Amino acid sequence: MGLYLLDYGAGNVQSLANTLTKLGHEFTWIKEVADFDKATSLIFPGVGAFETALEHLTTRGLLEPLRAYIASGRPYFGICIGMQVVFQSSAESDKYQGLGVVPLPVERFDDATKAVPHIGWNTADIVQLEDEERQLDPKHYYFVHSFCAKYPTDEKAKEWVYATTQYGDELFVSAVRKDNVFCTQFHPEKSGAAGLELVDAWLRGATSTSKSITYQTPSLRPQDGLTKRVIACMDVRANDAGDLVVTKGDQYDVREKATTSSDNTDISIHIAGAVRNLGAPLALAARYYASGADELCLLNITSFRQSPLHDQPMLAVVRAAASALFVPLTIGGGIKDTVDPDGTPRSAVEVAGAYFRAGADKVSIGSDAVYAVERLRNELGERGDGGSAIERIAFAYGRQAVVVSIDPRRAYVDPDTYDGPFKGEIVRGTGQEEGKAWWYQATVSGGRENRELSAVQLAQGAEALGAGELLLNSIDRDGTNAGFDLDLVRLVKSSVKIPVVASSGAGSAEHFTQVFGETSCEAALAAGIFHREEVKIQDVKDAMVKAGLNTRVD
Ligand code: 1PR
Repeated sequence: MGLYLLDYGAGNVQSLANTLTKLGHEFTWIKEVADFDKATSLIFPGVGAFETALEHLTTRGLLEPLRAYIASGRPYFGICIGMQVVFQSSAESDKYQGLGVVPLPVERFDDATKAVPHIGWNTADIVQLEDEERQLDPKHYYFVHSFCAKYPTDEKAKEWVYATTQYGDELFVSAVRKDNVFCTQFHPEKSGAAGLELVDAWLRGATSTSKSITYQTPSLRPQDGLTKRVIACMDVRANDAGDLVVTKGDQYDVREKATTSSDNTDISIHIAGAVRNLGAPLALAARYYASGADELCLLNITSFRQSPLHDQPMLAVVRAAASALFVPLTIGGGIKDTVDPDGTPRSAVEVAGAYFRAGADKVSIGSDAVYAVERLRNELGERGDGGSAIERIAFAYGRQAVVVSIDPRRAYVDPDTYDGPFKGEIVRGTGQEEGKAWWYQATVSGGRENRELSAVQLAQGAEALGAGELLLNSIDRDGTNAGFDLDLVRLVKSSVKIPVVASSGAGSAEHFTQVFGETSCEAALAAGIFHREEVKIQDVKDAMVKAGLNTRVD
């Protein structure tokens, strides 16, 4: 008896479990068909791809019991894929139909004028009003999906719509509510305090209603509510004493330089050649969550002798961060197929799966993405053959869970004489860089090796293979405080449809308003200025509000 959670076997469902624990609720996982009879309420926190979810539910014999559970009238809360399965069908799958509880299809967002997936914090406007005093809820919730149910014209379908959200010029159903069913397209378990409140309200029965409802008709606004995201990134590695620390380099060099100020008393962190130590990963992550970071990113920059599965301290950090910090968490470093020294093969999906089970929402792939795109271009043509880590992880967990991290370096050329393959991508410097020209070269192994591939080619190839987002670093700007490389961001952003996170070089709050004002990137990331507390996340948010940018401040 009691609250049960359905895990279809893929995706990060740990975050919802963490939310329930934080709220003080006990729960049991559905393990077998008989558990459905014991459940007095059920949450299905589905993450990933519709087809994979339906495939797992079908092969494990859980689909029909789920249908029967919902038909029984007991409370059901579906999240993301857990919402989409109760719809009629999804454009994501030819093979499987949904449960048909909500008489609407799930369709793909139109990417003609906006990035898809829809990733980030957007508002959910409640359209089922119980009394006239109730205002539309101005809070932001975290969304990550490429498919959605468009706001219906059919009156019967409209009765299901609890909240709508606008993305670009499309209005979609972001929550449904009728009888015993309540579902959200967004992730309350990743939506900070607003999300925790919503889950708590459902558990207390406060989201169900017996009152009469007024159905409001939503309308398109001149601008959607999607906010620009501010991301705090922690580059993590073991220092020479073997402790996991947050480090930070200048142009990817994370070791202390020989010159340090004479009044340094703490020689342990200022010895020339030592790995810079800017703090403990968990303590910094907690600080950034508390101060309003929209997302957190942990990049394990250790070079692995074995697969990251052996790196239990890193997995422990991810687990601890996910259990206390309710915003999206991206984990990167070493996500590729490997063979451990004892001969055990470790697939990239296995490594990613370990991070997802520990509580990560997205994994970030660096070097391996470069090799995959080179293979795509040199051997396969326009489409992948399903063999790359990007494709396999995207298939299992959804493309929104796969970030490709790009580490480009400027390759300077004489534009008058250069006749190489990257001619069409040459940027000419202006202002202080007048007279210089360059293209952006992809690198691997943390920038230690240049490849005959441009950042644009890498971005396009990663998108073609199924990446859901790009983390766009700049080795030239990393740690310089000189501002984001706007030319690079514009160039890459204009060559793909997926969201782009601008990274490297932030030195002030104004650098964020500049990159959001002068490029169309969806998010911006910084490391050094936040670690050293030169700029606080709140300062960045204040500057963004002042500049009139959509910003999450609740
Ligand atoms: O190749 O899949 O194992 O992934 C390795 C990952 O680690 C990649 O995402 C790569 O960018 C990252 N990485 C590898 N070596 C380093 C290094 O610093 N030596 N860090 C490294 C990259 C860049 C950003 C940084 C921003 C913002 N760090 O993460 O946080 O540049 O910094 P700033 O605001 O201080 O300027 P794989």
